[in-house]
Amino acid sequence: MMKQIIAVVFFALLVNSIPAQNKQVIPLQYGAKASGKRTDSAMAKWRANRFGQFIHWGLYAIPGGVWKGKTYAYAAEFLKSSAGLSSATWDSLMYQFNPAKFDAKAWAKMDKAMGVKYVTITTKHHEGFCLWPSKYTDFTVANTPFKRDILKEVVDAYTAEGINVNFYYSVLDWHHPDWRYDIKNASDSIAFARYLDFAKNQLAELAQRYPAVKGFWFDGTWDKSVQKNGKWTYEVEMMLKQLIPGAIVNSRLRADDFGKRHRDSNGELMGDYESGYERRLPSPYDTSVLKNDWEACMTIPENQWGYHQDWSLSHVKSSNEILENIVRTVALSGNMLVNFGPKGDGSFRTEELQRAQEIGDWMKTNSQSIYNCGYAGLERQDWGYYTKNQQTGKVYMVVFNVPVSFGLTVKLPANTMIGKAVLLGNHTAHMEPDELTKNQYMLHLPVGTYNKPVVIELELKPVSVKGSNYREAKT
Ligand code: 1KN
Repeated sequence: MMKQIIAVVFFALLVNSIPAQNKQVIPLQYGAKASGKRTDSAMAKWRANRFGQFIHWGLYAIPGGVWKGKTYAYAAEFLKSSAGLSSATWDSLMYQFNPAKFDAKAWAKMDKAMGVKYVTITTKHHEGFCLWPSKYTDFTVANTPFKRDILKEVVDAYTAEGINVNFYYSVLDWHHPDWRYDIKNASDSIAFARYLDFAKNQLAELAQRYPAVKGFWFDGTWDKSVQKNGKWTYEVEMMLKQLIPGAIVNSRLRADDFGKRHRDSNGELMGDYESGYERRLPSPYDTSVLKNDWEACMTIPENQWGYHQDWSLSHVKSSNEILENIVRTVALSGNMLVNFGPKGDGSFRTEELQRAQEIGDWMKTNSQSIYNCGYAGLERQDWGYYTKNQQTGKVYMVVFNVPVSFGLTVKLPANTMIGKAVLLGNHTAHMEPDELTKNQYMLHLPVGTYNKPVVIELELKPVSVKGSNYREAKT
């Protein structure tokens, strides 16, 4: 018995000690195309942008989570399912779709002022309703009283403001008769093949009608039916990249030959960036996320993407909380999409307008700590997050927790010192760091009341030959 245990332990140790490069690579036809991050300019731009806006807009914006006087607390874009409504009932909302206040130019101006560099808009959510006049279905904006091509107006207005546009597309479709959750028999298989053709046609149509679009954000891909069609997900990614050179596609689209999602059977990320951080973020210490590009998306209330009339049902994040989510993400080299859900009339609710305004005001002074920034590689401190501009090498201290002492500790790698420290928005005030010990400094914020995160820009430099002036006490 003992011998057997020893043999098992020995074997386990042996297996564990086999170096990673000797691991068997599983041959895949539909796995990841490459390892690590893309290095082309389209991806570099996406990465430098860092801050984007998600827009969820569809028929669900009309009832806004309320049906026949009853409020459903669950996500407004799921009302059809929460209230148990038939497709006939839900789909007839299209005859009420007439957003008189929709003004793509005004949206783009508001977003420009908020400081977003890109927007990702729902072209078709789970309900199946299309915000463009698709030739593959009648369930589109063209057949509503509004008639106008919303996507075209959005793409044109945002592109004119220098804001990149990406398309969200739900593969899951509650309207299309050929959608299947799983493939259980030959008739499912025939129907779903038709559905996949339909979806692929729509995606080609989107790419061809709106060639200015920069990327595609897939959702509703978790069902077995899609998992069993890794080939289709691979082909769609390739098709979009052929139609739009440099197109950027999220990992959520993809399944491999064995139905593995996001990461293939060899552990490599499929698509161009990891899109699994939805309404949650990695631990601020989790540097494992650095190996791929990634993007998080966040709602302002707890869990509402589409417009919901009643935001009193959950905590609503303040602009400071949203900023903290953005900065936490950038500090780990990720992008952040903050979600907005316009009303059925095409206007934004006041809570969203206010947050857009407040975030924009902060960005005016402090956006240097966001755009082009990523992981700084410094030991985290309790006051907040470091980010680092990947081009200039400048480091930003984004302070969310001001200590009662107003003193902020900075620990630097060996042979590095603070060359210059400037409080953003107050450029005349160079800060004089105290040296606590070798490579450890204390910066002193002006005594005062802080109700927004403050940012200190650091220029680091190598310790000169003379060394820093720190003297240890004789003890
Ligand atoms: C818990 O299951 C879901 C299913 C769909 C959670 C969220 C979602 C959709 N993904 C977000 C990006 C929204 O579009 C939401 O409706």
